[in-house]
Amino acid sequence: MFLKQIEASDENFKFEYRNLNLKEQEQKQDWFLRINSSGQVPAIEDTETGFTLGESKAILFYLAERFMKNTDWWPEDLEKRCKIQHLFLLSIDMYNTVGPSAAAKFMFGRQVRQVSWDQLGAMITCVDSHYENSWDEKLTIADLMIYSICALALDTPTFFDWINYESLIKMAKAVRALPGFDDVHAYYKKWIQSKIL
Ligand SMILES: N[C@@H](CCC(=O)N[C@@H](CS)C(=O)NCC(=O)O)C(=O)O
Repeated sequence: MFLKQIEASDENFKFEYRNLNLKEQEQKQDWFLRINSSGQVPAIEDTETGFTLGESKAILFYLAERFMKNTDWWPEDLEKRCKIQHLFLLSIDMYNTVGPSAAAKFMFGRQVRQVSWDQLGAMITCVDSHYENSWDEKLTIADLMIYSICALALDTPTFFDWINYESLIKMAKAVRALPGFDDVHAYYKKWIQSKIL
């Protein structure tokens, strides 16, 4: 998604996206381990410099620093950047609540304990209040991370009524309106729909 934004802002920027077949363990093949020795997606290779990197958050920081410096996505101002880092750290806490709840149910078909849903609910409330109190309606790289973590819970019929989380939904709508969103999410959308029906 962020690569699409960079592409839109810089006509010389080119990227090639490659899907790996995780079931076939393509992520453990030598060529990929040279890019990310952890053997996990996502990972990038900057063909101009030869630099390689794994870990979604580290990748976003790298791309922002290299290609989107001094934009709303990754501003110059130290305080604004620290606020972005704050949200990144919050996204890790959120990830840890989505894993045992929405991901367990929809990715692995497991029974989910009420306490896990409660923890996810508390986290969504916390993130929603962050957007209510501190969001200036300009998307940053941290919002993309929060969106991607919320997406599973947002797109599946959990017992949360998303209408109650107005501020978070406002941010999610802004992400969904980004140019290229539908293309990037087409594969995921198909997958998640097959899990729900
Ligand atoms: N903390 C990592 C997590 C990456 C991750 O869990 N990747 C999964 C797919 S979403 C993966 O590559 N699984 C295959 C494997 O571990 O072999 C990140 O944010 O990039």
